[in-house]
Amino acid sequence: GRDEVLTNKNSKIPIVPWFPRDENDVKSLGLLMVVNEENNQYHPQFTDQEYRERREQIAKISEQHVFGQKIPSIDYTQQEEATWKKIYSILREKGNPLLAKRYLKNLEKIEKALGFKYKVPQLNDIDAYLRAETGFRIKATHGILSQREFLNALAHRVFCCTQYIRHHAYPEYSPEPDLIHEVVGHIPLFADKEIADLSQEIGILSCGVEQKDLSRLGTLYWFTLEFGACKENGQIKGYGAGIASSTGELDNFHIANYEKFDPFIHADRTYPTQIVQPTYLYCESFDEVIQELRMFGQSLQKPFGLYYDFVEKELKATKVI
Ligand code: TIH
Ligand code: FE2
Repeated sequence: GRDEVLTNKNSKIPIVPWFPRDENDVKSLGLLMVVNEENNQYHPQFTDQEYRERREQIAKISEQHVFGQKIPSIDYTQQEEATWKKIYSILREKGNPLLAKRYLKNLEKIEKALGFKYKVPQLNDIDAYLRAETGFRIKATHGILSQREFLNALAHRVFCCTQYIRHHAYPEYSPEPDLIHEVVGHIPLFADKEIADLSQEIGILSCGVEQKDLSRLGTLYWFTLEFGACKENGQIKGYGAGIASSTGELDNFHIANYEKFDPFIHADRTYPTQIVQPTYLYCESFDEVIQELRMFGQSLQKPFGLYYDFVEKELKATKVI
């Protein structure tokens, strides 16, 4: 692997799993893919040969993106445009009463700026939008990254983002993240300053942690930014990206179970990744989500502390033990 000594002049030097220290390291992310199709091998996304070839075509383009340079645009087919348009309008309609205000507010803003109602947006335009709003940036990737790479990138305010579109015959639910999930689900969250900062904090915590804590952070990411809910005027609303990007998930949201979020309990909870969620975890407010995650972060045992230096754009180590 890429195990590395954490260089520091002080006393003992701990050896921790490799993590990106600066922008140059971020460029090398995106190589380790974990593609898990076992539970869903009959989904058209995995069985339709023509679809798979198109996916490959787009994957090759995404793979070429060097972080920091222009993200290559994709010439979306009529079928892909139709899938986007159709599902986007249903998501907007179904999502309105069920999703949190802070998510909807940011979606409405970017929807107008980039014309979501009319056309599949290009990642390069989204990247420019996010940079201006919160300083978050996009690296195009061709599939699911390892949990470590995905979370580590967040430490640099980088969101690794797919570019292909889900299968046209089954737009309600995609078993893998696709452009619709990334753009409709995640981008409005990264456009929110507090959520962008929280995402970066989770990313920084993930850098150099041992596997067990990495997977706990990944689980907490799942139960918050991916599928989290919070109360708004006494009503539970979804804010997670995976709820907002799937009409299947939105339909399920009414009838699912809810449990109060407690990171110290839920970090070790298992969850399905290829069917709608049986249970959503909620907080009393979004501030509570932030507080809870911070408390959990402080409890993690790491042999060093890390902070992001915004001037030099790199992670720096503190308090090496
Ligand atoms: N199920 C989501 C959707 O249909 O938009 C996509 C995913 C979220 C998390 C894993 S796959
Ligand atoms: Fe996601």
